[in-house]
Amino acid sequence: FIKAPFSVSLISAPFSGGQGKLGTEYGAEEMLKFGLANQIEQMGYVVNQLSIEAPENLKPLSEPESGNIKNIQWVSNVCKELSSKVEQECRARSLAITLGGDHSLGIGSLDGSSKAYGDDLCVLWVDAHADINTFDTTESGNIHGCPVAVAYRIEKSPIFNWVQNNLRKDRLAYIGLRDIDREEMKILKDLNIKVFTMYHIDKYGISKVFDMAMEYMNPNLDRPIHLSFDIDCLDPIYAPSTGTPVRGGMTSREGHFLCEAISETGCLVAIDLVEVNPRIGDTDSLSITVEMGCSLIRCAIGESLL
Ligand code: 4U7
Ligand code: MN
Ligand code: MN
Ligand code: MN
Repeated sequence: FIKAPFSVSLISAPFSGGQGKLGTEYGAEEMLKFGLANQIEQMGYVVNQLSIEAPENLKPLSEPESGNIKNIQWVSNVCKELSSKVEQECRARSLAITLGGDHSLGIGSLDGSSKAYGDDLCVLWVDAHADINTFDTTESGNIHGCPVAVAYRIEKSPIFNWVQNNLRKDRLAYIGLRDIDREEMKILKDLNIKVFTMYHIDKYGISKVFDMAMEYMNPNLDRPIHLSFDIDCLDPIYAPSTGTPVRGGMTSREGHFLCEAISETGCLVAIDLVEVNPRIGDTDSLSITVEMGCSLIRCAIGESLL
């Protein structure tokens, strides 16, 4: 793949059907209200602003029988729509930024970027959670806890048959994990998936962890990278307005460093910034979280590099 000057596409995905708390659908709107598009333009980029088809219009008349899985057809429809938008922006050689929305959207964004870039694509999943439950192992029934399993065809539900990509499990690495379900642990081990938990960040430091992740999936820094950033990777002190906060997370600087280091590779082709829920907490929590999301995105596209 050719590293080239990029334009930036901000794709709003106001969707919260992958989990149970209302509010996540306003994450994108709040980041845009905070001035994200203008901030990115000020950095010298051409910014394309677009949105997926309104999720309300993609809601099926009825959901198929699916055990405890919530909104399965709705999530599928929304993710399919997002996939085509992300693929289109990537093919136009624009950096595709999905503004969520909950993390079930990762099914669509990863499918789109991988269809555009093929099996070279490397994925960094930065999160407190592994999001690799299958529809059999999930206890909550919330699909935002399952996107990695669906995108990588570990979960092969026919509802998601349109997910046909070349994502490779040996080009996936997690950073920041600290709340892994028992069944997820088994999947991670059985499939030999690369995981850097908070333990590794404490032990080696975030810089070394990033280098190890690159050494594993992208040793010559010549492959495209998709960053899927769940704001709950950060400690709730730095990102309080989110649906499933877990204490003991990354600091603001660790999050920013990670984004800066990815930017420095020149390989970044897509970002998801998800799980900002402006309806959780007071107005201070909201502005802390929204400003954090915008700041991380700016760093990932080079704000603090000289
Ligand atoms: B997020 C959980 F059980 N694993 O499956 C589940 F702990 O996208 C949490 O990372 C999922 O925010 C969190 O519901 C999903 C739970
Ligand atoms: Mn999470
Ligand atoms: Mn997540
Ligand atoms: Mn969460």
